[in-house]
Amino acid sequence: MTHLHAVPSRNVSAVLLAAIALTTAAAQRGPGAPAVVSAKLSEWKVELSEATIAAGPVTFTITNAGSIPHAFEVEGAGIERETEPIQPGSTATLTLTLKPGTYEAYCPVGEDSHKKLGMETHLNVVGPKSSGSATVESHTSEMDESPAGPEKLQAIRVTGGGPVIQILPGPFPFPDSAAPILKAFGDEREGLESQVKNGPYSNNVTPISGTFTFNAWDKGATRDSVDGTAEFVTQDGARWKLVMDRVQTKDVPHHPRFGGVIMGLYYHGVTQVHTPLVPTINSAVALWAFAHLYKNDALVTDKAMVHVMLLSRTRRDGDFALECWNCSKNKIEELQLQILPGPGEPKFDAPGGFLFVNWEKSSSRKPAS
Ligand SMILES: [Cu+2]
Repeated sequence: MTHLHAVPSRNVSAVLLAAIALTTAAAQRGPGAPAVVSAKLSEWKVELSEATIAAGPVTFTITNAGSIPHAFEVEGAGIERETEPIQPGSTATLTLTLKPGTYEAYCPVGEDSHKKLGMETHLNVVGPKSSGSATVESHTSEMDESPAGPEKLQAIRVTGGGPVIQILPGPFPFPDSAAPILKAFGDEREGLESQVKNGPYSNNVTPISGTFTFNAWDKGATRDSVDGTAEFVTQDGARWKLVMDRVQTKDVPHHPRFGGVIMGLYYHGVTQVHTPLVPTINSAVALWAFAHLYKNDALVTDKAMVHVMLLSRTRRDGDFALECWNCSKNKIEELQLQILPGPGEPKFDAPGGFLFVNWEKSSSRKPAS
């Protein structure tokens, strides 16, 4: 894509001067020594000390300033190189020789789930120009920083189908797999560990009946929305109705909300993104909402906390026990609806104080506009 002019040898020193003038990083290096760019990783961003560097050898010094393991990858102009995972508080280096072009610098952890969370930035690498003039260089960088295309609206319509099950409190079936992940959860660890023993991620399930349909819109970090209704009859014969009309947006450590709705996320389980008491999964859509909840036609709350995802199957046919710790390769057809009381509200009058219902063979499509 980028055309390099052949450079007559007599112009080499002028070219070098032009390249060195480009950036502080370049200015700091001696001839032949790699440029140094520092990269800071944290939840959920990648910060580079330089936005633009001259082509040639470059050493990235990478610090994980976050609270979970990350890694660093540089991709573009035909190269793709990454570090090993970097533990919180640790550093690593990556030395590359970069041609002119635009590169992505991102965290590759979790099959790009961290990248989707925002751990992504760009690095422009500019080539020497025979004229060496500032005009030429600024023209180049304008071209490299081409504006993003038109904002893409992602929308999905999900319909629950197949067997409907209610999940009742019980032990999590993969406690040893979750234990090392839970160590990283800080203040939240205690509550999660009590859910390992007796929580909503159990094999204690019962068949029920119900319907669930919603539309969700993922517009990025803000302006996401959701619109949908679920109706179901629980094991005890109670009729519940849930009406979702707005998203939750506030991030909690280890529990990012992605603005409310996110499509195509790989998370839970080993990823350290959201609870490891759900196996590692891929989701077509995940969302966090506030909802109106009714029981036998009486309003229970206007601010029920709801987490919904259409995900790769975690439960087997028949008894609907959790069948895998890594379920990310399974068919995406399980629709999970988890409902908790709003902040400060009493537990629901249901086993464990929560409502957790799955539609095991669900489907999605683009909604009619
Ligand atoms: Cu990361």
